[in-house]
Amino acid sequence: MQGRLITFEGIDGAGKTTQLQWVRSWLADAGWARSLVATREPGGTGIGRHLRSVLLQVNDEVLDDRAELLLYAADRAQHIAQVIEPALAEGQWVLCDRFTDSTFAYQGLGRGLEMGLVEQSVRMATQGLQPDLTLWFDVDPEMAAKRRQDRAGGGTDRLEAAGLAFQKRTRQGFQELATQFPGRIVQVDGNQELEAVFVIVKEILEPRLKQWLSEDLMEVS
Ligand code: Z5A
Repeated sequence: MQGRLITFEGIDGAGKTTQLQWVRSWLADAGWARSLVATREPGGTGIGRHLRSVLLQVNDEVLDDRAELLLYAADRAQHIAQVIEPALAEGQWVLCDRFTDSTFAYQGLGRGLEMGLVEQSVRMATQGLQPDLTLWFDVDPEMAAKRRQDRAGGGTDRLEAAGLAFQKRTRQGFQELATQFPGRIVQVDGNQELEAVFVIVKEILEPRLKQWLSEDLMEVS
C-alpha cells in the first residue's frame, strides 16, 4: 500500500484547519480502511513546536526574512524525517495543515524573497517530496480577516499582523501556484458556509481516494 500526502493550504482564516479536522473524522468514520495521520506546519514535532513559537510570536526583535525562510525549512526537514516519511512508508494517508506551497506564497510572494532562494530552501527540506493532492481554500482576504477577528480568544500573531496587503499578495501566490500545478492543486471556494465547503471537499476527495485504493489493489494482485 502506498502512502499519500494531502496538504491543506490557504491564507490565514481560510478555514483549512477546520476542514482538515472534518476530513479526518469523515475518513475515520466512513471506514476508508486506511490509517491516518493529521499534522501541521510549522510545529508538527517537538522541535518544530519550539520553532513555531519563534516564528509566530510577536517580538521586540525583527526576524529577518531569510532567517524566517530557513526556520520554516528547518521545521519541515524535521517534520518530514520524524513524522511524514515514516507514515508514508507505512502506507498511511497524511493530512498536513500547510506545506511547501505556504513557503512559496508567504515567503516568496508575501515577503518578496527571491524565488530562487525559496526554491533552494524547499528543495533542501523536502528532498523532492511533493504532496499527492493539495486543497487550496481560496477566501477573500477581507472575509478571512473578519473570521480571525471573530474567532474566540483570537490574538494576532506575527504574520497576521503583517496586514491585508500581505494577505492579498499571499493569496496571489496561491493563485499562481494553482495555475502552475493544475493536476495537484485543487481550488476550493472557501467563502461559503462551513458545511457547503465540506461538501465540495468530499466531492474532490472521494474519486481520488477511490483511485488510490484501486491502484493499491492492482499493485497487490
Ligand atoms: N507559514 C509561512 O509563512 N510559511 C510556511 O512555509 C508555513 C507557514 C508552513 C501558521 O499559522 C503561519 O505560518 C501562517 C503562515 C505561516 N500565517 N499566519 N498567521 P497557524 O498555523 O497558526 O495559522 P493558520 O495556518 O493561518 O491557521 P488559521 O488562522 O487558524 O486559519 P485556518 O486554518 O485557515 O482557518 P480555521 O482555523 O479553520 O478557521 C478560522 C476561523 O474561521 C474559525 O473560527 C472557524 O470556525 C471560522 N471559519 C472557518 N471556515 C469558515 C466558513 N466557511 N464560514 C464561516 N466561518 C468559518
